[in-house]
Amino acid sequence: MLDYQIAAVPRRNRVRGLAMELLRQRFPDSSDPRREWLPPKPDWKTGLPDLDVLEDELERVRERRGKIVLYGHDDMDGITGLFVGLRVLRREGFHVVPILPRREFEDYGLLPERMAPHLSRGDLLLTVDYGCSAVKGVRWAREVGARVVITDHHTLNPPLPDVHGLVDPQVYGSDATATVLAGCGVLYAALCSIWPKWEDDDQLLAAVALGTVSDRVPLLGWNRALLHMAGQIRREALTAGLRVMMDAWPGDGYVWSGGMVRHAITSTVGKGNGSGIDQMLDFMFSQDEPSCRKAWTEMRQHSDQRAHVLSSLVKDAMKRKDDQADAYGMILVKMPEIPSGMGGTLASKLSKIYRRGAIVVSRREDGALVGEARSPGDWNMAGFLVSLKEHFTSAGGHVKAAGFTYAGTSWEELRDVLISHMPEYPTNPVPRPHVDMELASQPDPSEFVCLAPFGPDFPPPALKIDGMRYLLNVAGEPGWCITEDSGE
Ligand SMILES: [Mn+2]
Repeated sequence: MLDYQIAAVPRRNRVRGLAMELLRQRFPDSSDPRREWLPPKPDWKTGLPDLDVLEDELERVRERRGKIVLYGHDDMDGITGLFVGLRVLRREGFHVVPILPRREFEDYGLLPERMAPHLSRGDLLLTVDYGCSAVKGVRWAREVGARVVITDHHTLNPPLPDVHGLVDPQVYGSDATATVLAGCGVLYAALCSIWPKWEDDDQLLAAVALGTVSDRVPLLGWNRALLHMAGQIRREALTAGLRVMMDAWPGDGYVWSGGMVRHAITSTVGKGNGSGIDQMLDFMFSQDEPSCRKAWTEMRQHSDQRAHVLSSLVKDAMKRKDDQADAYGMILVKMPEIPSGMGGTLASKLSKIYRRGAIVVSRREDGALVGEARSPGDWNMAGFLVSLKEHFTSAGGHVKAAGFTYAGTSWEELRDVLISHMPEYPTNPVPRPHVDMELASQPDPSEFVCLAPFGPDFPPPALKIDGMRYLLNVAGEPGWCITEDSGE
């Protein structure tokens, strides 16, 4: 068993001097910035609504001898969430059938055609990282006679589906404590509230750490607590698949950044058709170490090829960006073809290069126009797309990452819809790269290393010295580099 409190205390006490000063700067309103930075072990049930409903529905589906149809999301967050759900619920004696959507040819949401072969009267439809806007899918499932509990962390955009339970921390408002959690973290927290013995499970913690860092959620609050717990897992207690991935986890102990982990693990797994995501669920449950190592090597080779494809896509996209959208402060690109799963990565690269919102549109195999949107925070991407939802068959996501499927077929019409609404939609100024403090000379970088890990909303320390901005780099030997990058 992990002893969170005992392990956390010495770590907190190592924070002093300039590192402590930095925490004071970043949490100016807190009487105890160290606690703000690394909170005590969360009381999961205080952050999530409808846990009593979930508990009750689980009890009732057991009594009815029905099954649980667990519907996920086909990214690392969704897959690790499926792993969490399958591991706990099967061990607790339930019959669980996972459904993994395929983004290369499917819309977002709960699709009747995917549920139909599995979902029957008396079953419980449970989701992870998914479903908070699936009005039609939920209506269909209820007509079948199933009970429905959604677990999700995405922003809620009414109309909400008519569910029995909605376990999404966003119900308590967008600033609520648990809204930092990724989808896998929400399901983990929900199931641990019901069965606290699962809280210290090494396999769950490894999976949740992978899903959380992959999903670029803030590395603050409850996520830091989770990552701290995951930092103490015993490798020998993991499945072979999880161990291969935890062995690939970069850095030393807690000294890593989200970008390093996504580079070493998330992008190795990849997204879309033919990527590692298709086999990830079996991989995470596998106890066959040699075959996992072999599969991992193949995923790595595959991801190297994808990186080459991506760099030529970026070059092409830079030439194709729409001038009119540009004038409104947004990057809009229509690409003739994008390999499956790469649209989001491309939008994210463009958003980084131009430091503004980017929407990448392409035609899916079935002819539908789909878009992926990323933003450094100046455009609320989910908000913008959802404000146009009458034009989409589906749209949703987060402020910084969202997506849609267009209801029509003409690119010219879609372009008109997007461009004509850009000038009316409120934008924030592009965030300036952060600076924590101004100093007269370079301090020893190791003074700040105790604050790692770094990632979204808790970027590496940045200092201004003689008018230059220095960012702490923890890849390899800690050092300072001159850059305008946020380091997130
Ligand atoms: Mn997610």
